[in-house]
Amino acid sequence: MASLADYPQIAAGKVRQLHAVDDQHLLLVASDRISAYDHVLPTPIPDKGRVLTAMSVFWFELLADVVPNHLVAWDDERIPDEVRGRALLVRRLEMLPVECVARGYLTGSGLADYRRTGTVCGIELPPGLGEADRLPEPIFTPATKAEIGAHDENVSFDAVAATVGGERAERLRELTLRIYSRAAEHAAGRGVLLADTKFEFGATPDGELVLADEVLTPDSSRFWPADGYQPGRVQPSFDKQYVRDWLTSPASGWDRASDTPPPALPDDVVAATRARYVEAYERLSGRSLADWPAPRG
Ligand code: Q0Z
Repeated sequence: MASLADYPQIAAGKVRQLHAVDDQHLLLVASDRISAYDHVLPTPIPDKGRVLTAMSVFWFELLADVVPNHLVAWDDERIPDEVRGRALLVRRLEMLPVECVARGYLTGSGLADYRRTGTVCGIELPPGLGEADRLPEPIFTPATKAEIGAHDENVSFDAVAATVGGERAERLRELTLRIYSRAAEHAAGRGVLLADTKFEFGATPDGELVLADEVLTPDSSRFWPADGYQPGRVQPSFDKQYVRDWLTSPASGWDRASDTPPPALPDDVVAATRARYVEAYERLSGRSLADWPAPRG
């Protein structure tokens, strides 16, 4: 049986790690860590890593007729028991240095750019739009990956074309919007609005584009409960709202404008947040988390 120590770690994000398995394969490991307000919290959310991993697999399967993906295995002898259920064996690709974002609603950096310029990534939008408004149609708003700690920078389509070539940029835009539309339609039918989402693509040695990384998870997307959607105000997050509400309440004793690290979460906030992640997976996929692999006793 494989052990995680067999696989050298080659990259680490805030809440996940990447290990080399062999020259053709990587292991993408999701932890139970959660971030909020640009901090990684000291308290893990049990099963968060399994939920995000199971959700990515669900979407890869649903989208397989739209785009090829990097998934090779999620429950075989190459997956170490200690990360069973929260690790994916994936095909090692040449990653493209573009964050491919699709937005169906206006919020976050898209709204900030619109308020300053009337545009997002050079795309002119109608006047008068506000927080959480639905866009006339989904838009491709690429970004360049920032160093850890910084935020991605929105860039124009022409900047993407200058980086990867015009034909490949057009293909990235087309795939991003096609995947977003398919996923947003699926989610809406299950009471979830997919406000925006970020994809990463890689290329095979033949030059074929492949959907990689994690996809359509709460860490790569904004999911809003459709029930109670109210444009004009910041929407509650499907997964992190209990955490944000507690961290910004007097009970936490934390000032997010300060340089101090956030405090440990109380058990009830952890339990409610865990339940929201599980609910998101089960609602979106129609599958039960109990049927997803976990470490053996
Ligand atoms: C993904 C990332 C991190 C987790 C590189 N199939 C692939 N082939 C080659 N490279 C990647 C993939 Cl998915 C790849 N990332 C993002 C960074 C932890 C994922 F530190 N970076």
